Amino acid sequence: MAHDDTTHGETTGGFDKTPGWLDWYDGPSAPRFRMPDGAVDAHCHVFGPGAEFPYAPERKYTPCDASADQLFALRDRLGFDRNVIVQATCHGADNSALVDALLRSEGRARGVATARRDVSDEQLAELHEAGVRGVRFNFVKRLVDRVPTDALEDIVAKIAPLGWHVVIYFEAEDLPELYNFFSRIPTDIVVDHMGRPDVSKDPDGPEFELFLRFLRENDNVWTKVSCPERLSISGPRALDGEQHAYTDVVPFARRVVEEFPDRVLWGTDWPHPNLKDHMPDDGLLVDYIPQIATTPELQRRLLVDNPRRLYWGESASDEGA
Ligand code: 0GY
Repeated sequence: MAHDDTTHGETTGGFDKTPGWLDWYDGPSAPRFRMPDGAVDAHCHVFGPGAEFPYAPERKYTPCDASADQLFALRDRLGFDRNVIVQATCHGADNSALVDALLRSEGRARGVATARRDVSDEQLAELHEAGVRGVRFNFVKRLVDRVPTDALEDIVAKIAPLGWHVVIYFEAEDLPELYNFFSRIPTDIVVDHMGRPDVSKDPDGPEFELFLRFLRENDNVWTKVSCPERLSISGPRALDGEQHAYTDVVPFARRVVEEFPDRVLWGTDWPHPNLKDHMPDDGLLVDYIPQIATTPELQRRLLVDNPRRLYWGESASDEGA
């Protein structure tokens, strides 16, 4: 991979990485899976570089830098055409690094920002111009302090007229408490990483069934079937490139892809914040896709049609889509 404005593994700007931080893997293998033309990596981040885009004072972790140029090099290496870049919590509600990456993508990236309750219409218009199409509400306690739901409802009222959607990140055990609030959100909703199921439990059991019910009852809800490396207990046993990594996550993701083929997205989650166990080879992560989207038709919807409809407003029949 090319090194542009940062050195891999470094955190610039006088920040110290969180102890034990795992750096993203520099040198991913070329995927064996043949990506359909026009595919979108619909969940990834940029971190800093800290010297240019300082990390937020309220952050819960300090990562190594992961620049836009490094992300775009990975995009090309893996065979993706476009990215959806999600504001990471280490940047709080300062979306400068995200906006910079969007502007430098030349239309090949869209963004999901973090907004505070007092965000102005002018600020939202600027974000829209840069390519932002959604805001993220994070309910994962180790990542953020909880924001009251009335503040979130105010933000939704401001972004809805722009045609934006809300990305929500929560853990499965918190869905019962949040279910009614989520069901009241009027815009499209994208749930990160299938609502983080506990994959040691039964994919046909009550916990995952509640998540499936949430999608069945609300046809404005989409989900990313991403992050097997974060959810897996069995781990990445694909050392020879065979398609058998993260097998314990497969029944969960496959069920969602097959029941909701028009409301699923997939992303690498590069540069993989807060992993404790291993850092995935993103090439092997791509090779996981055909385990969960088992036909070319399902793969095309997951990787091309769905993200381009949601983030670029393209329909599958659009010329050049
Ligand atoms: C992810 C997951 C995580 C972190 C963030 O914004 C973030 O800091 O999203 C996590 O630690 O689980 O989707 O990137």
